[in-house]
Amino acid sequence: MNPTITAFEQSPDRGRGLARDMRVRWALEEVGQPYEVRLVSFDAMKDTDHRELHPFGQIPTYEEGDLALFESGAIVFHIAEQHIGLLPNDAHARARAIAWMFAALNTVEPPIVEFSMAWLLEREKPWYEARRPMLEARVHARLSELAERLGSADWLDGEFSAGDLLMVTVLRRLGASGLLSGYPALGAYVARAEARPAYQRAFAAQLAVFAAQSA
Ligand code: GTB
Repeated sequence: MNPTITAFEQSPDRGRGLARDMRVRWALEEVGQPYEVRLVSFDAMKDTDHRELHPFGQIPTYEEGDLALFESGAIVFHIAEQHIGLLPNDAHARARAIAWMFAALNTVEPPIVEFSMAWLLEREKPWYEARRPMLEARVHARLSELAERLGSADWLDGEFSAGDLLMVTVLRRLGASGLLSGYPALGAYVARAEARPAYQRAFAAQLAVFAAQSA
């Protein structure tokens, strides 16, 4: 039986693939695992039934037989462990790819989320302009360090891995901010990932949901 994931019934990203179901869809596409999607409204996310799956009342979730998972990183890790293609076989290379998964979610994503949430929720507030340089500086620090490490390589550590998949979904959140534009190597890295057929299929699938809901 195919796994079932949850996604926004009406994503606030308007089909830009920025919600966290995108990384799960992409991982499933990379390994060739077909999947079902259950769309949930903001209200339904807070229902007891959904909270059985996700204690924080969010998407994405993942159900496969009697396994239910939440947290996009844990879901991508599970998919990567169950299939060939997202984690190297060599034990050390595999451990390093997992380190990049954690780095994406624990080190790079937090300042990016803080920056984008401030723009989303506080940009009309009197303190926003004073706070913005500090938020931007924290993002720039991570971007320059990441660009330095990536250098001229295609991927963070050898072959494309779940570490790259998560890192790219994190960097994509900067989209309209222009903050990535000072880092051509990171821009090219994101574009390289977005050109992958599995990414394209995942993106098209989530966009189709948005298009159908807005029709
Ligand atoms: N740490 C969890 C994970 O990685 O799975 C975080 C899950 C999470 O934040 N889920 C969000 C959610 O369900 C959707 S992805 N929010 C509803 C709620 O909390 O009530 C976050 C997101 C939302 C919108 C955009 N956007 O519009 O661009 C981008 C990302």
